[in-house]
Amino acid sequence: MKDVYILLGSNRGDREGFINKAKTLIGEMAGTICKSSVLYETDPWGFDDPMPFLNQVVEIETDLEPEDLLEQLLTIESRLGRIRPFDACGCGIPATVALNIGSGIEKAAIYTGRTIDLDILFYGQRMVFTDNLMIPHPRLHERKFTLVPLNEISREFVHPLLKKSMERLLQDCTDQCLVKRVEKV
Ligand code: PH2
Ligand code: MG
Ligand code: MG
Repeated sequence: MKDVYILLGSNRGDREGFINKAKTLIGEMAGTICKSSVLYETDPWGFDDPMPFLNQVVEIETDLEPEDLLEQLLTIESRLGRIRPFDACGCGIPATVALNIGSGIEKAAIYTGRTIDLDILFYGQRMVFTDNLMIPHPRLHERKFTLVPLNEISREFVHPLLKKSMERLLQDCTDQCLVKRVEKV
């Protein structure tokens, strides 16, 4: 499958080192990287944290089905020392809590700092909506830290559900968080 996009993010420790190691492991375990955006330094979105993120988007070609791709990415995250809040304290507070709001149960994400986060943004035009995997990523169109690198490498790619190009989604996005291109010296 072509046109598979992955967001890499890190805001703890050697952020660039984690992202580079993750890219090497993606190449070995998940597929061939065809395109890569530059690195962006970005404000934490959706939570307060003193440490800015580094984010990058890569486009890969892969033989893996979406669920198998997710499994490989989770393996890479744990090999690079990602600890989820739930694991950190055994029976502690999970990173996603079920909230009883109005008539139904909704899930609310509680974001925390992380050494490495690997998210599948798109799997071509395919859509997947299961308990543990949502493709396209449900919040990508609200986030400049995702849309800016996507625009750098695939401005014309069309969101399979919203039917808008990355260029259009970025124009329509009202996110005010800072996204700054990291210039190499
Ligand atoms: N990831 C999140 C929540 N907030 N903010 C930035 N800037 N970059 C991220 O990768 C990020 C975030 C959830 O995974
Ligand atoms: Mg994420
Ligand atoms: Mg993630």
